[in-house]
Parts: sequence; structure tokens; C-alpha cells
Amino acid sequence: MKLYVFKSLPPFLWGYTRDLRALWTLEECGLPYETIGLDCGPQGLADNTELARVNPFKQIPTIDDDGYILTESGAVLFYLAEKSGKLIPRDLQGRAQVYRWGITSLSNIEPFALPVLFSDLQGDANPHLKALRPWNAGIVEKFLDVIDKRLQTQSHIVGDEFTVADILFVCVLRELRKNEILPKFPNIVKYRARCEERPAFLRVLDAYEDRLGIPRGSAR
Ligand SMILES: N[C@@H](CCC(=O)N[C@@H](CS)C(=O)NCC(=O)O)C(=O)O
Repeated sequence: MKLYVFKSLPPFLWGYTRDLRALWTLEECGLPYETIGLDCGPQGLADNTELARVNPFKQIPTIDDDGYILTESGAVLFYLAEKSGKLIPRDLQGRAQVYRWGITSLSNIEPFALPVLFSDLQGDANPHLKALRPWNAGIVEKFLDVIDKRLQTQSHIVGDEFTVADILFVCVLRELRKNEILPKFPNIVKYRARCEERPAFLRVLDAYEDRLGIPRGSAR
């Protein structure tokens, strides 16, 4: 299994990129893999001809599983879980709940979390995004409020098992990790810490920082 990842990034992207979620899943599933490191240039990956051969959108993460190419982080994570038989139950209805919560992270929360992050990164340079920040933050908080209550009575997003949906949700939460939103949700804060203490995540984060050649702890 080959996974395309970043091997250089500007500091403002450290710890946010979506290769992390694929790497975390591969480690949790115990699937052997090798990384193909790409440089993030001034135009992102737009000029990368190697990636263009496997992903028409030229985006990370992309996997090449012995010639089988797959892109889109959600699809990649579900594929890895299904392939390994880990992080996802065997029964159809149990699996559908994992898809449900994974898709909620990607389609309900991430589309509003990212503009909050981009607004914080761009500040006054992007007054339109700044004006929309309270609106985007409000929508994120509406979803997080429901999930925070859910986490009062269960340890993980689907139930009491750690699944691939937790990797998707935690990686979306990480997009909010430096702003004021998460501290409003104490159960989510504890849940995120629990998930990020997992040995597989810690291994991936160390390797991510080493690959980028950045100080330990700087992508946390
Ligand atoms: N919906 C896609 C988004 C992928 C995406 O935007 N990846 C970013 C890295 S986090 C990327 O490759 N950016 C480089 C570029 O667009 O030039 C997914 O979830 O995989």
C-alpha cells in the first residue's frame, strides 16, 4: 500500500493536513504501507505531475493499493477499515452507523469548521471570511452541542468502540483546536484527548513531524 503524503508544508498547515487521518487509520489497522512524500509548493500540489497521474484533483490523501487507486479521505478511511476488518463492525447496520458519523464529520461539520480555520489564518486580509466567521462558528457549535451530549453517556462517536468514524471526527475537531470553540464542549475535549492519546496516533504524529523536519510537538 502506497500513501501520498506531504514532506514539506508551510508552518500554518502543520498538523492540519488530511494525510494524518489516512496515516492514523493505517497504523490502527496494522496494514503495511509506504509513504510517498510530496512537497507543498507555492501553488499547493497543483504543479505536481506525479500526483496528477493518480489523482485528477491533485490532492492528498491518495492511496495506491497494488495498482488500485483511491482518493478522498472519507473513501480512503472506509476502504482501509473494510479491507483490514478493523475499526468497523461486521454487521451491515453497525457499519452503516460508522458511515453515518464519518459522513456527518465530513459533510455537516468540516464544511463550516474549515472557513473558521481559514478566517483565523487569514485575519483582516480576508474581511469577507471574517464577517462570516460567527455564522460558520454558530453552525459548527450547533452540531458539537448534540455530540457533546452524546458523549456524556458513551465513550466514542458511534458507541463504546473506537471506530474509523472517530478518526474522521477527531481530525475535523483538530481544525478547531486553536480557537475558542472546543473549550465550550467539555465532553468533546475529554474525548479528543482520549483518542489522541492512542499509541497509533502518537506514532503517526511523531513520524509526520520527522517527515516534515519540524520540531517535536509542533504539529500537535
Ligand atoms: N475532500 C478531499 C480534500 C483533500 C484536500 O483538500 N487535500 C489537501 C491537503 S489537506 C490538498 O491536497 N491540498 C493541495 C492542493 O489542493 O493543492 C479529501 O477529503 O480528501
